[in-house]
Amino acid sequence: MIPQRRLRAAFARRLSEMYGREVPAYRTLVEVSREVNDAVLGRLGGDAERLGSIDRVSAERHGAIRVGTPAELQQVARIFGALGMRPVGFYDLRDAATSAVPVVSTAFRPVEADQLAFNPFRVFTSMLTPADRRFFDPDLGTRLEDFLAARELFPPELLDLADRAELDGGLPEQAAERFLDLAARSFALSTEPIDKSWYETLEQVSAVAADIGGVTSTHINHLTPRVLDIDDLYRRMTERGITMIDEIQGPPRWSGPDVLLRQTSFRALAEPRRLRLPDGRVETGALRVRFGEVEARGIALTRAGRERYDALMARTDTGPPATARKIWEGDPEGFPATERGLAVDGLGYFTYRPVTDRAPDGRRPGTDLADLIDQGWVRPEPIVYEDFLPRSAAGIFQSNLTGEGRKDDSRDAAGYDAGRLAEAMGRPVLDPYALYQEMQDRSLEEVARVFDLPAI
Ligand code: OOG
Ligand code: NI
Repeated sequence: MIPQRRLRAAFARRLSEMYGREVPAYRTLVEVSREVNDAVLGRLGGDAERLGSIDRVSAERHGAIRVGTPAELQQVARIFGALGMRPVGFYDLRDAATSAVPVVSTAFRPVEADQLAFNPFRVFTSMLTPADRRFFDPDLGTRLEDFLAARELFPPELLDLADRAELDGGLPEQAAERFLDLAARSFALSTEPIDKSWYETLEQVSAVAADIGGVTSTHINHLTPRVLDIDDLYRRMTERGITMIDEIQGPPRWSGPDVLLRQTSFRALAEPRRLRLPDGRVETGALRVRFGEVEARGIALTRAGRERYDALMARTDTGPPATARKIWEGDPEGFPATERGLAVDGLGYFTYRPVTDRAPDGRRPGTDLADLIDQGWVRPEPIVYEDFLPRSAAGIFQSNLTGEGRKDDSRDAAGYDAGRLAEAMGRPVLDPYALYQEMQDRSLEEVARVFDLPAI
């Protein structure tokens, strides 16, 4: 029996091999990421692993896929369910300030600490919103829905195997092989001819709408490795002649702890695609829909931490990156420059480990968190941010768009919300804050138990 966690790791590896064949620049990115991580490990030694073991980080990837309908999303949820990945978080990119795209999204990922440590593979998954009248008029919306209803993204055999794996917690070796093969193939770029005029009709609304609803299959849009020093990676990629987007999205580089997520990307080359013309002839065209992305992950922030982050980012929006850094360094409304500060101010999430071999000094531990840390009773270990940032996601979609698109804000938005996604999938959309909080709470309960304390 191959357990879910091994299916997940194997699936991430297969996608990586496939994407590397499809998008050669991805291979360069993975190679440079490895160089960067080796360099950081050499420089910092064990400290480099503060936010995850080097084995975890080297294998770590996130993918992005896009589907068209609630029914397709439900199928995706079953496939990822087989891999021990659950929908976490809700992202509405239709109103994003930097780019409005007609999708709502969630991210499938493992949620338990040991599962994340084994392999944290996550997939940002977006669903098209054809009923949103700001993007699609009733006629186009209906044509789009009809087109989507007629296609099949995932073969029934794959879905059966997925259900079996989820129910049994894994699959026997042969079935696992078949499942992985069918699953990876479902996310390969199809060679089926694309109806050119239909694709272009949707492209006028949004390149993302065309990428999703203009074709009869889905594909992995990007696969993102994790690096320990994204500034170094940016430099090395630029030195290799690969043009990166203008900036690294997310918090600036600063002297305090890494928080949340920093990402950057480059546009992949246009890929040859077969296009069917109105007269039935098929020509080879080129579409530029995929690209490369890389990320560095930091400490997960509490709601209070996130509010502070959003407020800081709003202030840094107006200035160049140097200003952002200055605002982050030593501003009274900014972040404390130490992990301890993040912990005692309740801004970041940590797993607190009881220190049982602390040298005796006649004292007894109390329930004050700062005292427990300062007197060496507990050792805080940062909890890594496992999710995404809507602003960066909007930026990623944006770097993918060929045209401006079309959106009429005077028309009605459709109510696609987290509840509707959950209903479509028949599974709850989990709240990321609740997941981090639970990890932290559980560790504090253990501290209290070990030291025989009331609740901390
Ligand atoms: C997903 C964009 C979001 C990220 O890293 O924020 C994303 C997409 O382009 O489909 O992957
Ligand atoms: Ni991404």
